[in-house]
Amino acid sequence: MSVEEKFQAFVDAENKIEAKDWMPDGYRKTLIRQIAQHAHSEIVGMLPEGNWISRAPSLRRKAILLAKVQDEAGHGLYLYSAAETLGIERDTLIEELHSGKAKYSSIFNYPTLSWADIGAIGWLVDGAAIVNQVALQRTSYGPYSRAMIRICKEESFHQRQGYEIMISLSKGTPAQKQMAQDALNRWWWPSLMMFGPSDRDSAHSSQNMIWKIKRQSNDELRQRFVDMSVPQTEYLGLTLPDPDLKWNEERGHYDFGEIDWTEFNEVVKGNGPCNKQRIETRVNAYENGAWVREAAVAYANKKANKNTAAA
Ligand code: BYC
Repeated sequence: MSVEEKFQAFVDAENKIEAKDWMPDGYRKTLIRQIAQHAHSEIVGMLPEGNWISRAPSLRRKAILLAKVQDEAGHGLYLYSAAETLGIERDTLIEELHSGKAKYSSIFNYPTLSWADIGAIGWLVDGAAIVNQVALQRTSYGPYSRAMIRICKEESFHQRQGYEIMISLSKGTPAQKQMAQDALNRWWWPSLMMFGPSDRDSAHSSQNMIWKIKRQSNDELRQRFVDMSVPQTEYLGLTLPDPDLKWNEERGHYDFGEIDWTEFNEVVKGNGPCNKQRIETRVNAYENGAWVREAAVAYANKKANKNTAAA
């Protein structure tokens, strides 16, 4: 049995690959790509919501949103650490994000125009992320899988806080209900795009399913999300912005309209409504935080020198 065949048999038996195990170059490469994209998404994902911390409608809402945005930073840290186990430096990953070489989720290139957007993001964006990440808990790479287990626990709280905002607004005044509907109209289609291109166009899916990095295809996960979201929308008394949405008895799933793939491709290429602003904000935050990193490194070095001198 070749080393590749042994690797595949090990994965097929549902074992986890660990950092020091042998792995094909392609496996390592695609994991670095996906985990880095995921880490960047968490960090860039702090921006649209961070925008509303100072404008949250009450102290309670402010405290909850602050905690949620901090959680996203924590998710980024777990994921950068998981990527580092594959032999890449965090500085390289950050550099690739800042230069535009590395991708992050398309969803974070849309603006948050009203408070209802914070509800819609928690409900739909975190909801879509959970559907994707629950599947990734069983991914074949151990450090990524373990990061997903922790992250999913926190995402469930995020999803509930978003849905609770949507409940309050949709059961509120007509103007509040209209705000909730408007946010749903703007976030629905971009949320479906989070799952990536359709299976026929997904470049990495087939190999990544064989390696069990991905456990379900983009379209399967998207369908699950649609099926889940319809009754949640009905409970809110809102309407999904899709005239083609209808229950298909034969398939046992909802049929839904065609995604605007031109819009998706444009956003992924960097031409979405907020791409430039998001990267500029990240770069500024990184540059303004340089002194904190330098101080932390100086402190760690001083401590290490003291310990060496004492030994
Ligand atoms: N946006 O062959 P495919 C969160 C790219 S954040 C941008 O199907 P793959 C949260 C893809 O990278 C949660 N790019 O790829 C945080 C590939 O490009 P390259 C974020 C996309 O990897 C704050 C190309 O298109 N979640 O929870 O097999 C607040 C072809 O695609 C997108 C993750 O990152 C996209 N939507 O499958 C609230 C999950 N979709 O690299 C919430 C982890 C595709 O060949 N990632 N591309 O140039 C994944 O599960 C997979 O990477 C994807 C794509 C399903 C996204």
